[in-house]
Amino acid sequence: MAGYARYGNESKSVSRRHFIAGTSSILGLGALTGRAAATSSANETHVRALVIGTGYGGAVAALRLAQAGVDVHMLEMGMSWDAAGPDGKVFTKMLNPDYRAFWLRTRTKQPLSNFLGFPIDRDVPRYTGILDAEDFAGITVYQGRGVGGGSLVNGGMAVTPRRERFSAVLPSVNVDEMYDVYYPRANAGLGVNNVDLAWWEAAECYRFARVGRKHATRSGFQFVFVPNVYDFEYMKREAAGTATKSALDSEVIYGNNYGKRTLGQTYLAAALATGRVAISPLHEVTSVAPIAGGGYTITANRLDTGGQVVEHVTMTADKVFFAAGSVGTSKLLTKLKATGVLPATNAEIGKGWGDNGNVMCGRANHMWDPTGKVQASMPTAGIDNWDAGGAFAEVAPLPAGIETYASLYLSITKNPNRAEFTWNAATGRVDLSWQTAWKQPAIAAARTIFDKINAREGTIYRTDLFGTYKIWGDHLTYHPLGGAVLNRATDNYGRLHGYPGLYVIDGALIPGNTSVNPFVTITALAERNIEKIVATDL
Ligand code: FAE
Repeated sequence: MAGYARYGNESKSVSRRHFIAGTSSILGLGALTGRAAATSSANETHVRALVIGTGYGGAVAALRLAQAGVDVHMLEMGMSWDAAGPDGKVFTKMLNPDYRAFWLRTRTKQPLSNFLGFPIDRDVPRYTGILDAEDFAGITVYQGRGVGGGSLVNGGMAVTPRRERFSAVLPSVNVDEMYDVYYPRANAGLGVNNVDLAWWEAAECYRFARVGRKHATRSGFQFVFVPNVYDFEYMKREAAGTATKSALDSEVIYGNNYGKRTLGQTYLAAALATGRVAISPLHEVTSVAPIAGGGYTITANRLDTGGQVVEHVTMTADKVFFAAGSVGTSKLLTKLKATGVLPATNAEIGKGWGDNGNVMCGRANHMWDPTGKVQASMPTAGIDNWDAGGAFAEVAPLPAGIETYASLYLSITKNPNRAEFTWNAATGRVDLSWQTAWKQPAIAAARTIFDKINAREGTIYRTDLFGTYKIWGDHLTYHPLGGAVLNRATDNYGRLHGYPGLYVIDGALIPGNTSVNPFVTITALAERNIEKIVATDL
């Protein structure tokens, strides 16, 4: 097994202590959001703590605050995703996306826009769907929308960065505390598990990953297995034909109907079980303004499923946690600073944003290297060339339902470019200064792996997946990070400068890169920060 390793050993300490049993289907979320719906008429109420967004940072904050006896209200712009559609399922098919797939678009904008050179996007009705392809001038940022945030749409890769690389990610944070306490706590809370390697070696649905391993190791690269939040025991039953298929039915970026431990089944379920947390879906926060004498007024638009504003809602809170994701939090804070609502926040607001060095590519394999007609949509492995070439490449599935002879990769690279959010008074929108050309360092880093593999294997890059004759998927990111960076825009625990009681607790705190997929680090950092905040600020 020379050349391969397990990544993120910390996950060995995973326990299901915090995992809510028996909810590997969306029914768990149904129970959860049933309560949320009952409290959705939030107008004019006062709460001790208000959390904006229900992704990783928000879910951790809500759970730990509630456990400390604090009542929490969460406002989430997306839907609760607890009702079945016309096909009897909550989430639409990845290969046949319908109105549920995209956030307020009339045409899909799929990450892989083409296949065999042909465009595959299609018209859909405008709806508050689950995946937002948010366009800025130089980049499209993909994000999950709904109760559970990115956990609804992501690939579940639950990766703890290598300990020796952590200081480059978050230099002001104590490494030992993170690896001894908060990463294990995050992995336990998220229900992280490892694939059974003996099963993996023979599973038809991971043929693509074994081809990826063969090519990586023959070129001398380290091939590493990574944990995931998808329930691998459930996946085994899918493969055996005894459970309804989800990962083995190409479900992922528009939601998994079964098998995945989303936040709705882990942190948010535990938060709701305290009886102190309420969630209002379809509420988009537009302002957080200080009240003379203390506390904050929060303004939100209640949306219908067509995206129309049906009500303006105001609430007041003693403490407000910005957990709207890197882009959501940064946009809000940038606007509120520039428009004079939160003028005393510092000059770091909106800065330090990066794409985690994301770039995608495909390789065309020989006919004797099929990658399989049925591919599990959950990645289990990557190629680690971070130290030598600045790239960690996820061996990604291409679950097209047919044999493609293609290997697909999402590379996370050491791209040093950082962008800034600014308020555009003319358009009334927040712009992002990222330029497409800033992906060049990411492409160069990814090439340190794939040029070598192609040379060794006598293969070429696919040019039909991201356009016509286009090799690199350099127009997007799945991993937005930064914009309200820890120890710069905030203190070392996420407290915003200038406003006691305002906190940032999501991916906006991380300065642009985590060296691996980010949600475990976002969760662990939130665990660290909320522990301090509960101990000292409440
Ligand atoms: P996030 O999870 O995005 O939650 C923010 C929440 O706030 C969302 O629910 C928003 O709808 C909501 N929101 C935003 N603005 C407002 C507002 N104004 N008012 C009310 N609510 C608002 O933030 N990461 C991994 O580690 N492993 C993977 O395998 C992986 N795969 C991915 C695949 C895809 C297709 C995508 C899109 C992402 C993937 N990610 C993956 C990234 C991961 O999901 C992301 O880093 C986290 O979800 C970010 O967590 P936050 O808590 O920062």
